[in-house]
Order: sequence, then C-alpha cells, then structure tokens
Amino acid sequence: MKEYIVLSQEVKAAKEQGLPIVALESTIISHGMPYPQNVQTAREVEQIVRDNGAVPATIALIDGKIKIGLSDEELEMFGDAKDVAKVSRRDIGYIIASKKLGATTVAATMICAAMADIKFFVTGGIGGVHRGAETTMDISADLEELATTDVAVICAGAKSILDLNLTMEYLETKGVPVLGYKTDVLPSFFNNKSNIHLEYNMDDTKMIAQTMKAKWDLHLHGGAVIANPIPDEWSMDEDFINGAIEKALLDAASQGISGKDSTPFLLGAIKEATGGKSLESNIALVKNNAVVGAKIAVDFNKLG
Ligand code: PSU
Ligand code: MN
Repeated sequence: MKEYIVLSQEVKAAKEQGLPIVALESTIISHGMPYPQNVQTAREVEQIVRDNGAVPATIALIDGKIKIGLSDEELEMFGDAKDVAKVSRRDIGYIIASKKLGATTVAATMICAAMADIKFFVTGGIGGVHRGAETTMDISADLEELATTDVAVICAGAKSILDLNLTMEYLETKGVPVLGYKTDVLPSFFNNKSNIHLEYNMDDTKMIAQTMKAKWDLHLHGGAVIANPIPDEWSMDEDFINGAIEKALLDAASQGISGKDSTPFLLGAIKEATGGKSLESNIALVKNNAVVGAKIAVDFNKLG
C-alpha cells in the first residue's frame, strides 16, 4: 500500500514529531467552488488549522499517487485544472491506475486519511440521502463510509438539497454518532438550524475527542459527524436559501441530472440563484469548521 501514498514535507514532519493532523478534502476545491476563490480558501483553511495547533493535509489523487498534503504549486495546479474527476470509493482504483487528477469526496478523503492514520477531517458538508431517494435510490457513498471508516468529519451539517430526516435515519441505522458542537439541532449548512433534534450537544472539544477515543478504543469502527453550525452572522435567511434550493432541484429535474453530477450541479445552481451569496457563507462555514476540527485533533492528541 505504501507505494501509493505520498506525504507532503509538512505532513511527514508532523508524523515524525507526533503532531495532530487534520485532513481536508479536494472535491470542495474542484467541484464545490470556482477558481480562484477555491485555491484562496483552501490556503486560508490550511492556515487556520495551523493557527489552531494542528497540521493540515489536503488530500487529492495526482499522477497515480494518493497525496496526503499538497504543496503550494500542486494546490494551484489542482484548483485551476479542468478535467478533475470526482472520486468516491468506487473510483479510486481507476483514477490511480490511469494517473488522472482526482478530487476526493468526503468518502474518498476518509479512506485516504485512514490509510495515513489521520483521524480528523474538516470539510463543509457531507453527502446524504437525497430528496426523493425512495424512488431514485440516490444516497451518497459518504454515509456508508461514515459507517465503516475510523475518521471523524467536522462539518456544518448537510444541505437541505438532501432529505435531512432520512439522512439522520440512515446514520442511526448504521451506528454513526452525530455530535452537535454547541447546538441542540442539526445545522443545515447555509443555515445554523433545522427542526431535527440532536441527542448530543457538546460545548467542549475535549469531550468530543474523548468520545471518539472511547469509541475507537472499543473497536466500534466507523466515523462520526461533528456538526458545527455556521456562525450567526453568516447564517442565511431560511426562506431565501430554501427558495434557491427548490429552484436548483427543479432545474436538476428538468435537465435530467443524476448520479455523481447531482450534488455539484445543485451546488452551482444554488450559487447562481443566490447571486453568489451562498459562496460567501460556504467559505465562512468551512473556516469555522477548521478552527473546531483543529482543536478536536489537538485535544485527541493529548489523550495519548
Ligand atoms: N456537500 C456540500 N459541498 C460539497 C459536497 C457535498 O455541501 O462540496 C461534496 C463532498 O465532496 C461530498 C460530495 O462528499 O459532494 C457528495 O457527493 P455525492 O452526493 O455524489 O455522494
Ligand atoms: Mn449521489
């Protein structure tokens, strides 16, 4: 396995010194945001992780290798590249073999992070059960990965392009803990609320770290969703964002969008429908997740 994995200098040094490391995904760079905001945001998020005491490892598939941590040049090249494949679990083998550029989704980032023994991963939002999944069966592979792979994902919940209730049911069935960070309800990405109650509201990153340690010490495999609400000042008006989401869903249906194209199409359509406002909120929430994720990784590291 080792021959496929390349650590950046920074990540390699962090491993040698036993420093806490936080994984970051690359689909958010290639399919989630336009250039150059994507590269700028990725750099800023990496710096926030460092400022909070951990080492960032942005993960992508480049030239037949799994890159754990990207150099500045790699990040720039990747963010500006056109034909980047969106890579989930099923795609990893082919993209490595064909040496194509691959952007890792939440599922694939978890897999690669676990290969490098990285336990915490910061992103924007996870995939989930799509609205209408009872007929389309469109359920993100992210959920199965959360069920099996030992990486905790710090995110701002899930967008209401998904059926949030069904997503929570799926996570419950699969035994995936959903831990609220300073929230009693599941945040819905652009908005810091939803009507879904969470069992666990933790206001201390140490308790989150201890919860994950106990779970993994007991060989209860799988990840967790650590739901960190978007800060109040960036939380978007519910009616406004829901209107944009409804419009995006109608556009997707009328254009026959399905499969892996669905989520990137919807993200793009929402950005259009909000006149770019959703992008600003998206950037703000990822940065906020980076602060919390780095703190959890630091606390976990101290548990030994
Ligand atoms: N949700 C977001 N932003 C994103 C994604 C999801 O709010 O960028 C990306 C993530 O990479 C996630 C993927 O893992 O979309 C899910 O795609 P799908 O629904 O096709 O599994
Ligand atoms: Mn899907």
